[in-house]
Amino acid sequence: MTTNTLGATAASYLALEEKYGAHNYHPLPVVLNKGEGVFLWDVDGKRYYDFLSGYSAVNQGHCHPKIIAALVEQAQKLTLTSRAFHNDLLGEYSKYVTEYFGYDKVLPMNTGVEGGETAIKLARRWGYVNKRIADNQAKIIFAENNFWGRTMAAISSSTDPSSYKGFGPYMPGFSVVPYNNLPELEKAFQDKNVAAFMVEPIQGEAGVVLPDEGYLKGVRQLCNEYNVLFIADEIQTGLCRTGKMLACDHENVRPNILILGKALSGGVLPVSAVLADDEIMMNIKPGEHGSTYGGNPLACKVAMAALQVLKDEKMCENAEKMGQLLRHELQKLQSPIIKTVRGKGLLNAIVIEHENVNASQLLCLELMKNGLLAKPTHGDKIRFAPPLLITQAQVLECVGIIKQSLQVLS
Ligand code: IF1
Repeated sequence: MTTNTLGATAASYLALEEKYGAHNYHPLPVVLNKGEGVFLWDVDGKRYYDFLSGYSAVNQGHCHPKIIAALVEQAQKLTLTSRAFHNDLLGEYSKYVTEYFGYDKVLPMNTGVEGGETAIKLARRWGYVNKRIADNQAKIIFAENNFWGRTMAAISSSTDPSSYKGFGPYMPGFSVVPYNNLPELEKAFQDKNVAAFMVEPIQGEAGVVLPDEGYLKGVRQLCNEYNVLFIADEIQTGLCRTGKMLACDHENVRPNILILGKALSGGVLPVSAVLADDEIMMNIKPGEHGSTYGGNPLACKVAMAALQVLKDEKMCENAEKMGQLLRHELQKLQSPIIKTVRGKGLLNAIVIEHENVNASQLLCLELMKNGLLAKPTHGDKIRFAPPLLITQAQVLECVGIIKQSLQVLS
């Protein structure tokens, strides 16, 4: 199915995007105009299961009534003061979110990548002030196949040419080590100028790559031993997505700097947060970092509602149970096309094995035809990450859709 089989209405929307929008994406040929819970609807009224969840920004489900209510209520009162003045929600939110995750302080930003940039600035500053690294010599280590956004710093740490090629020169002081490899990490930590190691507890964009059991504990121990900050990028893995509040919780490790985003607002507006204790956070003085919208009252109100919903509706527990069911049912299909089923909680992916190089795209188009939206990541993997309130019956229905759609490749 390609765009020329779209209805005239949908095709007219695509024509506008084509003519007036940058061509920096290649979306599936579907035009959506309504979302509710696990469902999306297109402009022709067709309903789909959302198996991408806005890349884990919609963990709570589309347009969650309690999050929307918070948005609407606050939007009619006060949306933005800038940080030039105080507002009546930033303090309340800061207390709420730091107690929620157990850190001294929060630095509120907007997008996930701004959270990553903030974490790196905090780590470099800590390196100079606390670890006494010589000026401008601080090093940050990343894992190969990382993804934390599209800014110059983010692509400077990338090992994916489609992220960094043609955008140089790159940020200095960054280097990469293989993911899930403690000996290589320890080797990198021999450099006394290393201030931090920034890593995703599960690599999302790389295709839902899980490290070995014990890897995160090993990272924690090596960071303690070599006086290096452990920065956990939980922008995609956090907030119940993997069956725990944080993916780090599966190994009971506590990062020095925690980065959250995406579902921190339940997919309603960009909200990110960097959490750390005073020894790290208090190194940034007034006027040395921030953003126009960071900590705006609308974001504070929405984020508190989004976080409360996760707990009130036991979304971690449901993600754990439904994830196990989904992986079990997919494995039961014993499809020769599905080489691997992997994931944690409701962050899952299948690896496709087929002679057609476009197999995963073809399968996603067939899934779309059959009422389920998913997207390939890095060629042969398809992420299956529905909103965390999906029910057992809905999981089983979706497995039926996947089973039916696999026929297109047989
Ligand atoms: C796109 C990918 C996912 C992230 C992690 C930081 C960020 C992201 C672990 C930055 C953002 C988004 C970006 C979005 C698609 C999506 C994505 F495919 F690009 F790689 F999820 F895997 N850390 N991921 O996953 O957060 O600044 O975007 O708020 O660029 O198309 P952001």
